Amino acid sequence: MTIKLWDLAGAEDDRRFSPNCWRVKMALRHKGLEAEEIPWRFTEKDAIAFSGQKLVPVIVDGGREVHDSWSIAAYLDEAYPDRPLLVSGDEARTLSYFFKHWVERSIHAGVVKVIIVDLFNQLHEKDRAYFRESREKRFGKTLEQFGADRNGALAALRGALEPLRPVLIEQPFVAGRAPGLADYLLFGAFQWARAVSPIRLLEPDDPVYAWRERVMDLFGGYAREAKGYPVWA
Ligand SMILES: N[C@@H](CCC(=O)N[C@@H](CS)C(=O)NCC(=O)O)C(=O)O
Repeated sequence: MTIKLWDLAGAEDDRRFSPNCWRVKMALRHKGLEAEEIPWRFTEKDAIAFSGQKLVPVIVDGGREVHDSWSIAAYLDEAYPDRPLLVSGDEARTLSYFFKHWVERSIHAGVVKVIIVDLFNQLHEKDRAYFRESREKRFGKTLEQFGADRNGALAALRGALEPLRPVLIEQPFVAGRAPGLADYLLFGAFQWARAVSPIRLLEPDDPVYAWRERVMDLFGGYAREAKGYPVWA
């Protein structure tokens, strides 16, 4: 039976911008699993109430519900151990867990500062008031104030990526010679930005840019074909 995934969308059904949902969509393809990606908006809490919480990604696989991108990835390896593993071994799992937190704290936190106003403009009408209110409360300032120093935020983001560069010069993927969960954990951040903002996050001579190209080419160019802005804009 096809897995169902509730996937955050903007004003248009096919503008899918959640970094955490992108992690799951890439993980599903890595496992070679079919999924129905159901467009979902921030204010459609009722649609995922069965999961007992208010955030996506949420999947349903047969009778089983799983939410949270990390938990979903772990579930997929557990439920489908004969398909390509996302993470193999305890050491890789622990390091991937560290990497996930680094991505969220250092990279997501940087990306959101760069794209916040563009992101707001791509939201569905019905989500705008909720998003503004919840994020302004979280940031302690208006969206426009939070995103005011875009150039400074972009420079900080590029600096935060520095530990990845020596790794991606030595090997094609964060996970090694072949892509794995660590790649998808990070890649979600770039699809998030590309889905909503024309800003050029990376310069073409950056090893991270070349890595992103490789990940966009995976699974027949699945991520590249998704609605978004060209990365060289
Ligand atoms: N730790 C969770 C985070 C999930 C999360 O923050 N999801 C966002 C979309 S990327 C969401 O559903 N937000 C709804 C809201 O803010 O109301 C994961 O990795 O899946």
